[in-house]
Amino acid sequence: AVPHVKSRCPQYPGSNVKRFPVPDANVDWSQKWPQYSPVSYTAPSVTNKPAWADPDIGSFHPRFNCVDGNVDRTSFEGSYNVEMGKPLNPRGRTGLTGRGLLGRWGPNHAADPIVTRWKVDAKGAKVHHPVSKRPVLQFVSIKRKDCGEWAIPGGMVDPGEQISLTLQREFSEEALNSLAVLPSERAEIQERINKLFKSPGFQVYKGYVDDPRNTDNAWMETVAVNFHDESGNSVSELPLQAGDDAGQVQWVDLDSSLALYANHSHFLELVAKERKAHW
Ligand code: RP5
Ligand code: MG
Ligand code: MG
Repeated sequence: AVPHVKSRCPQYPGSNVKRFPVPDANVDWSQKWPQYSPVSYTAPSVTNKPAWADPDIGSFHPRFNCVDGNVDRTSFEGSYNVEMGKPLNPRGRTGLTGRGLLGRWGPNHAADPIVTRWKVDAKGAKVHHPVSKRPVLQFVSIKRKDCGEWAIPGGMVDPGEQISLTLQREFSEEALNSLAVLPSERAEIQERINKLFKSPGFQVYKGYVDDPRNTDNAWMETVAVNFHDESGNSVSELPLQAGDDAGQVQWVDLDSSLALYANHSHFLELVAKERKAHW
């Protein structure tokens, strides 16, 4: 596998902390590297003990590689190692220990809803890309407030929450601003959303996310699922409105040149391949 890249971004997000530089050849833990001296960092938003974060290791003994009460501490990457009480990133070194901005020691589970439709012209005919000659797909993309990068409107799985609910809830919060919708309009919007999300969807990816918040002891994992509006008359007709941790929202054409958050463009590539769309 290609070594993680964003997980080694020089400056840790939302801070002035600089990661210890890790060259490609030294990412893997199996590579002996006595000179490795990562910086330790856990953000104040995490050490302040919010409900979504674990306590510090010491008096706290989570059951790693298990479903621990309501918190899923298993990894899609298989069993991960725990060294001196702390879980080790299965993809290797990041130049930073502690949890950074992540609440959980070990895997932090998220879900990514990839809502797509075909790009059409004024007459409703599918638009084909001039070079690849393939039809162009569009997906609902949000601009993250934390870093300003465009991304899939994903979010964390709440303890005990079904992934199918996380997918629908995060899409509603970030791309439809459901948290701010008037009760009078809620039912109508909910109905359309339910319709789109009740289809099983196409599971695009399940596993590690190369997220810039990752550390040696905490990392993102996701289940990315594609919900496709083939006819263009279900979710395509809903007014998009950014909400919660999204600053903007819009339909974006799928294309290999997209620069997106974490490794989200890889997930979209898989969707394009599956639907024989332009990439
Ligand atoms: C990424 O972070 C996941 O792929 C998902 O899109 C997102 C979840 O974190 P928040 O949006 O809740 O910050 O790693
Ligand atoms: Mg969210
Ligand atoms: Mg989010």
